[in-house]
Amino acid sequence: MHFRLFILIALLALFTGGCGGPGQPKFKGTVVTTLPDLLCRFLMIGDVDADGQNEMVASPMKSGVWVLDYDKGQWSKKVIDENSSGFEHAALIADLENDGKYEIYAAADDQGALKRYLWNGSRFDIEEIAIIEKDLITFGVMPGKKTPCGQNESEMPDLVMTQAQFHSETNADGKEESVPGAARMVLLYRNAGGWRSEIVEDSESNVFHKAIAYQDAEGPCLLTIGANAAILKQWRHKDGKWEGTILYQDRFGGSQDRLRDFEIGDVTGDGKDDIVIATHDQGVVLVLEEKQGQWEATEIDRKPNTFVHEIELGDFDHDGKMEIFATPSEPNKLDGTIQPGLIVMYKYDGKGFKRSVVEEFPTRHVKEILLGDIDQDSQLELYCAVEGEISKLGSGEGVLIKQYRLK
Ligand SMILES: [Ca+2]
Ligand SMILES: [Ca+2]
Ligand SMILES: [Ca+2]
Ligand SMILES: [Ca+2]
Repeated sequence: MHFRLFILIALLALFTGGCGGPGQPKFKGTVVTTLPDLLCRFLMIGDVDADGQNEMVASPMKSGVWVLDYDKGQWSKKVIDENSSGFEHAALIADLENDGKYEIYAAADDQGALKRYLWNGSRFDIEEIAIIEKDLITFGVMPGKKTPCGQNESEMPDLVMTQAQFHSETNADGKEESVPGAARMVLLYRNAGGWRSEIVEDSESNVFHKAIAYQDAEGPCLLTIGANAAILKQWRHKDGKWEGTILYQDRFGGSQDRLRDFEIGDVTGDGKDDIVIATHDQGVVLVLEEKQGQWEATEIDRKPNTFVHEIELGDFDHDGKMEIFATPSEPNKLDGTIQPGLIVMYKYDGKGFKRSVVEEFPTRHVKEILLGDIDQDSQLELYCAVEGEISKLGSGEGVLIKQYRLK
């Protein structure tokens, strides 16, 4: 009996040891700083003050735009614009002029403006470059060209804001309620006088969660993901207008069919780009591979009643191949109460994707993850924003910014 118990314990130790068994990667997580906020959907890394060293930029929900400085192992933080906020507070670091200097862009939905932050040598100059009208949620700010000043990309926008729009309707009980309209994106073009904007709407879904500038054999295009319905579309500029075609559409069997985040990269190691997608609400993570001009989907994960918030791709373990990171959690709660979640990694072994857990959070969760190289040693670190709990905000504990490395 005791011997059997010993064997059982030995087997359990073998298969659950550390982060889940023999050969499994082990991750070491460290809290590098905190933010006095409940949510943070955007972390970015880049040299935004042109001194040759990378900073992290964070745009949490309410507390402004932050620069998190890293210098010889020490982190410090400062808010560069307190008066910038939004439910998503989408932001971007990009060098749109291709002059070697990086700008920060942030969609301040609450203040009704897309702002640009440009380092002037001693502080950030803030410029409002586009209006954001009321009753919009901006989910993403992305470059509209695959390469800044890219070839054959003259018809492509410089920036894209992806949005959901809402309007009031009277429901069956006679009450006013806010209902989503058509998915919306604002295409922004730099010109001599400033910025020109163009709106593209698509009634086949009720939000564009994200857009990515892409280039295929036919030329430059934008890829978008939508929700309810869950559609991946390709947009090309033809005869003066934008035309969208469906690359992939599916239903997952739950009450929501949302494509929530996507990234493009070669995760199968065959030299061809794949598209990796996070979905609500059945915990599905998808890898789309292009085969004879069609995008074929493979589900690499699924769990009922689960939202997958973000995808990150990069060579985290330095073996020359990209890994996939994702952040599943229980469905969203807007009241800040307990919503457990985890960070997972998937690694292609030539046949399929092996899943390992980076960290499990029993009482809170992560939406935003980022692979970046803040110490510029050419090795990526993984970062995340662990969301706060309302019950603990008063005690000063808000969003935790964590860094992970392999043990
Ligand atoms: Ca810097
Ligand atoms: Ca591939
Ligand atoms: Ca790798
Ligand atoms: Ca590094």
